[in-house]
Amino acid sequence: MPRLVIISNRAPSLDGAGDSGGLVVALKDALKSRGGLWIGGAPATSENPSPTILMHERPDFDIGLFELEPQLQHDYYLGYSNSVLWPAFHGRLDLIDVREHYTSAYKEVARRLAEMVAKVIADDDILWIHDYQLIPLAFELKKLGVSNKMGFFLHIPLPDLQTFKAIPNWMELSEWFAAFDMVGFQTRRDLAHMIDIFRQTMRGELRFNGNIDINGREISLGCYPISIDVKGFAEMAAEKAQTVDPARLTRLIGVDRLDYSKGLPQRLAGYEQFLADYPDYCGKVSLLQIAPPTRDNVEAYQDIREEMEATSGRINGRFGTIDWVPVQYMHRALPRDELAVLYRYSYICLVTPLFDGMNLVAKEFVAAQDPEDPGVLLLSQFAGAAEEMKEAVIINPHDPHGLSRAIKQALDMSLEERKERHNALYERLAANDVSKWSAEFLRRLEKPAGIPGARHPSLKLPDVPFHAGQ
Ligand code: ADQ
Repeated sequence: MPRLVIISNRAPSLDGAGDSGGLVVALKDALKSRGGLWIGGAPATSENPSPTILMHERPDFDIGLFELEPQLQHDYYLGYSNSVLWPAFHGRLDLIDVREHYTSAYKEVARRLAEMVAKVIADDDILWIHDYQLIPLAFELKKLGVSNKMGFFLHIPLPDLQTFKAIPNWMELSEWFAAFDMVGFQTRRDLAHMIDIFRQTMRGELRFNGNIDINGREISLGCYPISIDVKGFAEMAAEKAQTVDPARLTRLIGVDRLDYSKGLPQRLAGYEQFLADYPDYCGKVSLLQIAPPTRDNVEAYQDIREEMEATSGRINGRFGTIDWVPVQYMHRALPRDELAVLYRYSYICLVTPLFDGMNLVAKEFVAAQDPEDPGVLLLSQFAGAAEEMKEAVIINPHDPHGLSRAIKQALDMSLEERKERHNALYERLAANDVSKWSAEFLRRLEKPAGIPGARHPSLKLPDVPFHAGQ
């Protein structure tokens, strides 16, 4: 079996600390079972970065770190990746900050990384590249003559063609995507957008096997909804719950990185509307919002932080009493077992993004529940997770009145209905956990055939005119 090489913006920690969440868990099994290397950015920048990948051999899988100088790291990561691609891919064109040196830095990092990667891989290694920070990597590797099989997974949404074309170098972006052998998405929505983009910008032709043909080269596309270690998370929540006094207020919980895509002001607006609509609940419910900071140096993130502090203060001023605080707001990260038990002891989880690739918080909340007395998930129709988690109470985050009614509906929900919804959600999650996600992606990468999740009607697009260059 060929070796697996994962490449992402950040590598896991060398000592394994903090590896309990997200991608590391997802990919550890795959890396261990076939022998693997994970290449990612070093935790710190360096004024004199090493020209080669710094290799660290470890018992489970090896880690290779690449270094960048601070200015380049800033322009590539906070600049093009998080001030152009992140807002544009989340439909926030009002927040994009286009600067030519950001674009050059993004390309320079891909070019340099390609040179370093080419030196450490073997001919038959399979490369799995992750996320929007590294879209040009296959293109750059191919320029160097590297012919290994290369797959890409986009963790965030891919916007529709019109939004995509607002990014000044959209044609280059299309070409970069097209350099992979396989591209995977979270949802059928994103997959349909990719097909439309390839058809309209590169004359892509959809094949019967679901692959897309661009200039005689077939690229396989698929939909692979990411998940969590469902059983592990459920066990952790149940175990930790033994040691904690629930102190049971009728609690609502929100857990998100502090990001404008997560619909946090909309969530507070819906909760405020609920307190105004149903004053009997004042003093009986409270919202615990946990939102650790990220990308603090980007202006849009400073703005959202100020807005959240001001809005939660206003709600507390308007409704709070001497012995009741309506919104508890924590601006920091928590250990995963503490998070798990907070989910378990909450009656409602509010997941309200305006646009989200998947949203793992929704899955963690379901996994953490006590099946005999489960809480209710309120889930935005715009989260990728809403494609599979139909038994959640699906909400529109832009509608505070609808959100207020949904909170009331969840608080009034009978135990029987809560159990029914939870059971259906849990069973589906348990059957599609994160190991299955990585196994299916890799199976397809090694043997492209068919198109998972391709029942979406937008795949049957009519012929479209060629718009490249317009
Ligand atoms: P994120 O935008 O980071 O991920 P999400 O999928 O919700 O969003 O994952 C957040 C993770 O951070 C969860 O595991 C959550 O538990 C953790 N977290 C959040 N707040 C925390 C806190 N205060 N303390 C500790 N942990 C906290 C991107 C995409 C998503 C996609 C994922 C995975 O934006 O759409 O689901 O990648 O592909």
